[in-house]
Amino acid sequence: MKNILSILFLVAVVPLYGTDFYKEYRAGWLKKAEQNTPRLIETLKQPRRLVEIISDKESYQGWKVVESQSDKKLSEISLKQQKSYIIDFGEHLTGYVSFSLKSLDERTPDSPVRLKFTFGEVPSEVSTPFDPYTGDLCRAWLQDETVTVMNVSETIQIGRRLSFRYIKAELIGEPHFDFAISDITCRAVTSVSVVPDPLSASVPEIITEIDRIGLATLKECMQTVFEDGPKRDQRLWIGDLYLQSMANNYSYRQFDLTRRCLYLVAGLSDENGYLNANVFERPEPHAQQKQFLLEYALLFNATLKDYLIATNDLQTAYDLWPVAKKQLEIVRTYTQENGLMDFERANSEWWVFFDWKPGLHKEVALQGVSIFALKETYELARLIGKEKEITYIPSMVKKMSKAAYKEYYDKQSGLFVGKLDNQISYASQIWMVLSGVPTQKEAQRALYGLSSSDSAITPGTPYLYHYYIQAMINSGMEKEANEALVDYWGGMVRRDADTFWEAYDPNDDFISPYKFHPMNSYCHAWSCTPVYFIRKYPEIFNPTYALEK
Ligand code: RAM
Repeated sequence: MKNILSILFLVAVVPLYGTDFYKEYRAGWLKKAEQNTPRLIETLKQPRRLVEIISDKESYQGWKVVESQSDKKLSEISLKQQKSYIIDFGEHLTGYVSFSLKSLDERTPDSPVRLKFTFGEVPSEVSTPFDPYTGDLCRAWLQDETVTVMNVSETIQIGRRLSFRYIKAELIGEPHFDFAISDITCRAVTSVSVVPDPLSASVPEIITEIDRIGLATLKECMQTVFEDGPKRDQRLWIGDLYLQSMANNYSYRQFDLTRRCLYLVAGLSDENGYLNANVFERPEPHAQQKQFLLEYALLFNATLKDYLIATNDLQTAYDLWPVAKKQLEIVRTYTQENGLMDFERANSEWWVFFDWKPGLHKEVALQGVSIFALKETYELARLIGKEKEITYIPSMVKKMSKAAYKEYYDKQSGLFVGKLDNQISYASQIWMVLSGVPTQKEAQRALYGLSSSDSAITPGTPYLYHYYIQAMINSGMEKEANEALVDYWGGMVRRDADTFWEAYDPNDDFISPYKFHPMNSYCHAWSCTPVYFIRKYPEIFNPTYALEK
């Protein structure tokens, strides 16, 4: 009787609690994440100049920055006379802003002062009215702050960390006495503590410029995790981490940060063993619960593999191998008898992303990234002597590749198209090429085919564009890869980017995944990867590389 009761108890109670797939490891991983937290380096930055931002059709998003007419110093400008002005710090900064006020007349300050500050990474953010708000992400991300100063003499620090180049200051509660803003300062923060090697002087100017802006983008995103964007979302996303860690491997080489991020993501995975797509650090490290983004979970494995190759840190790879192995089950769960991923089922149970492009059909790309992840994980296993634990992979790769070729490749057009929708997209061709399904000749034909198709769905973000460049490089299209990089990221340079953006479409300056372009992040992790390409493939991006060798 006692036995029956205890069995009943187990059946009734245990499932309620569930089991944690990584129970014995989790605490240790989080501890290692904590031990690898980098120190933030602080630098005090002062404004460079006062500017005016004027409406101009030819400029990016319709706003042009011009030098202010006024030759006064900031601390001499009466806010009673000029109720609003724009300060330019001359570069993109991430940090904490403080300021003081200075009385400009004889009268004793006899009331508080109320000011509004608006911070912008790009000119449109300080020029476009935020309200009535039409975006679909929380309005509070937008960086406008109203500050009431009770005592004119005190130094005020704005509480939240900000990300900006421009600050618009406006007087909104007018006192009787006259005053000016003085000592506006930014305590800029980043965990980057080294300067990477300069590129050779023979590298074309535009490529050097793209590399410089890419490095600035990466530096600003390198805080105590690799953030996706220092303005928004200020957190660690696996897909962004993959690209940032690649760029870091070829530039700053600050591997403690990558190590921290890998352990953090692992330590904050779901109890079912799958990774959550993003994690927050504060107030305590925690994940965005049940945020399952399919290809990001798989890309963790590729990140770990690349990290191992860059560092030879076998310990981390051994520690986190159980996580990589577990993510493979995602692919196993959805692969059907015929070797194709069950797109509809996967898409209903996970967030399948690939790009912020409305209407993108993701069936083929899903097959591609799945094969890619199997291969990357097998390589990781080989490097740490664990391939015996996943002996099924090589035949699975073969079967899935064969199925993809048979079902998705249209020999007539030379393009890959889905079975559920015959849309032609960059995403489909890119991920098929990266998975190694087509031969090199077929890959080239598919990629060329894209540029000659009017209806192909183009990338909406540098995230997908990164994979486009990689696909061309893998297919031996070096010249085209160079041209595409210069064209796309050079397009942002021509539009005066200080750091590279979250969303960029050369044909649409107002593209926004959030229905409001000032909500976009204009210093975004996944946009920094020219640094990786330029530095990893000097033979492609430096025409005189062979001569210099
Ligand atoms: C955006 C984030 C991040 C990305 C996700 C999918 O909201 O900024 O960069 O990884 O989307």
